[in-house]
Amino acid sequence: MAEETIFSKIIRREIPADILFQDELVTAFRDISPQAPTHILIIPNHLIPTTNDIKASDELALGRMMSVAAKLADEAGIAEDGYRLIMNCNKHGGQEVYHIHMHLVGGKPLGSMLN
Ligand code: D5M
Repeated sequence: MAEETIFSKIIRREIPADILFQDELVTAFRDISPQAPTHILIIPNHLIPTTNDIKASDELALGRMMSVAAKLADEAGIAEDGYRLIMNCNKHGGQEVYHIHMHLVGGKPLGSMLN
């Protein structure tokens, strides 16, 4: 059984976060340490520790994460200029929180690096 992270507490609203969207499948909130003018995290409401743990039964939540990213990018006014969606996995990927999350980053040119 994987251990909960701070993100489960955010989902349950037990600790403060700037939540922009929540439904039965996913939650989106502003990153506490923004790397760009728009930096939002989109997460499944159920715990999946890493992208290695994604199962076919997670596909609905994963798909919702993508459509919510598109909606929030539009609302943030960064859709036309563009943005980056990033999911880090394990040590080499630079993952710090072991509850999968999609970074929605934009609002400035992000350069040519993938990270
Ligand atoms: O990214 C983990 C991200 O999670 C990192 O950008 C900071 C963010 N973070 C950590 N704690 C919080 C809270 N409490 N609120 C909002 N954002 C948070 P990773 O891809 O794992 O390196």
